[in-house]
Amino acid sequence: MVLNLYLNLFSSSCRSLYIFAKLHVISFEMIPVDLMKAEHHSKEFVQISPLKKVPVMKDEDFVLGESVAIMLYLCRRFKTPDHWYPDDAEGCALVDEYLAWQHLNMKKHCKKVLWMKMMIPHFFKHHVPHEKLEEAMTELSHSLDLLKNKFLKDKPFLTGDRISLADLMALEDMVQVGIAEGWAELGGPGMRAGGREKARLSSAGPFTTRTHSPSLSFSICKMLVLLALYV
Ligand SMILES: N[C@@H](CCC(=O)N[C@@H](CS)C(=O)NCC(=O)O)C(=O)O
Repeated sequence: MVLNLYLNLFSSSCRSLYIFAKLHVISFEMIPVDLMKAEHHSKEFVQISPLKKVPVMKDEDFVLGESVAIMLYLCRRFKTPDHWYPDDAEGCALVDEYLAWQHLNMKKHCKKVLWMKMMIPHFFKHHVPHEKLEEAMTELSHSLDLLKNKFLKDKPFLTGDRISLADLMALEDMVQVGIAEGWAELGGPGMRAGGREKARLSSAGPFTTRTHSPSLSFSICKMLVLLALYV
């Protein structure tokens, strides 16, 4: 039986999934999808997933898109430890709450900053107006405030005393901001919250570093060191 994961490790959702699968020693084959070469629009890929997005999972004949759906599937299919996605109604609902919220908040705003600070100016060579960037940073700051004051509060993890899928998703979204910001600019209350989250994910440590290294190597290593300093 082969479980295929179609991923691009530059995507935060793909990295969360990759780390989660590696952490639980789930046997899978990673099929890299080069978004810059529009491989997700190729005939072969669209036949597998008409959504034309990564990540995609294929477990025998069962194909699934959407990062959250895939993570929840892996939790159930491989019976991963309960704390990742608790069985009890409240614990599970808290993880669901974060996973539903993050799409249009943390993930969206982190991604926007990545595009405006890095992808558009450096890869596509277009100027991003200062006001647009300011607007994106304000949105991100609002999301980070909510992450800290509504979700994290004084708990060790976003949804309780133990790490859950919510933390893994949040971590990788914050990594996108770190990449965009550049290590020299890291600072402020939002990123301190990020640093705390990062440190608390120590159980995922070796996999996070390895996941980041192929595409992000140097900047990520520096960023992780700096994040650790904010704890
Ligand atoms: N809601 C989807 C979003 C997937 C998504 O937007 N993936 C991006 C990479 S982060 C992608 O494939 N982008 C290619 C495109 O939109 O053309 C999920 O969580 O899986």
